[in-house]
Amino acid sequence: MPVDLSTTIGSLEFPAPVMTAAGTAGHGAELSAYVDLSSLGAVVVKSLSAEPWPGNPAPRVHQTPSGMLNSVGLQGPGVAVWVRDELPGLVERGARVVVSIWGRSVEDYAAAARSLRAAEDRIVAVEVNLSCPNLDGGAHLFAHDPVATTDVLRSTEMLEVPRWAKLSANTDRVVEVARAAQSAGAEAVTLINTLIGMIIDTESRRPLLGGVSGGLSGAAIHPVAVRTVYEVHKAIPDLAIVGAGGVTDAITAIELILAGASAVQVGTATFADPRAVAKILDGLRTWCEAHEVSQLRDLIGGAHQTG
Ligand code: RRO
Repeated sequence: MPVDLSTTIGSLEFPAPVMTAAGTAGHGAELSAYVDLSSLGAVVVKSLSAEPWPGNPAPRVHQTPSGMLNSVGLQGPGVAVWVRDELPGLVERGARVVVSIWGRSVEDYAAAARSLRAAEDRIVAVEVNLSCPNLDGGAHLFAHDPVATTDVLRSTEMLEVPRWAKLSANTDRVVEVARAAQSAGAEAVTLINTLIGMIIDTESRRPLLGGVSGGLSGAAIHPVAVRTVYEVHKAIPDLAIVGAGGVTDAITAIELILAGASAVQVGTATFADPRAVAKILDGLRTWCEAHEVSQLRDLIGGAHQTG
């Protein structure tokens, strides 16, 4: 019997539990040269705002021990141009498309959500990014506050597709914020975004990244992701979680699933190997076969079982 890798996230069924992470697979079908996009659970598109946005000054990325630091600063073409130029290529390749949206204000999120309504027949969900560390030095980290999280999610209520909330582990209030997101209509939370970090160029004696600080991702943050998913699942077991943070192989994916994630996203690993997301999906199948797991969903939250 083939392993059943399907999973459920809120009201949606996905044939596979592995997705791209927002910001790591571009805005369109770039990865299709390496990966059959229709085989993935979903392709999560880099965060879009209603209007085009140029992003932060260079340099924007830097490798760190076991990870990387980015200060991209939300560069994007805006929702309307994306719907016209990028969405068709994704749909053509059979991708289930999840769109990440961002804003500087509650009204900005509402504007992005309104613009997306024209594409709701071609997307499966919207990931509301409340946790970008790279905008005005982290001044718009809505996910550090349950009231701001509630206000942003309420402003996107006109969307008919399910909404997920992408949250931050840069706060000790993540459980409280996840509860607020759920009460404000999020069907799932994506845990975690990058951790705020910084690197100083010792020759120039100045911050290295154009945006000064940046978001740390990759293997270095995996234990933080596991801990955060575990804590939120323990406190709110009926809230679906999409796990992200240092997923580099089947084992790191299984860890997040055992902690309570119903699916995982692969991000930084894609920069090292554009086929990583497909390899991790294959690796999950092999792991389940080797461990006589016939349905991957039986593993979700397994680390919480006692006895
Ligand atoms: O674009 C970025 O700089 C960025 C975003 Br939107 C995000 O959510 N997380 C991140 O590390 N970088």
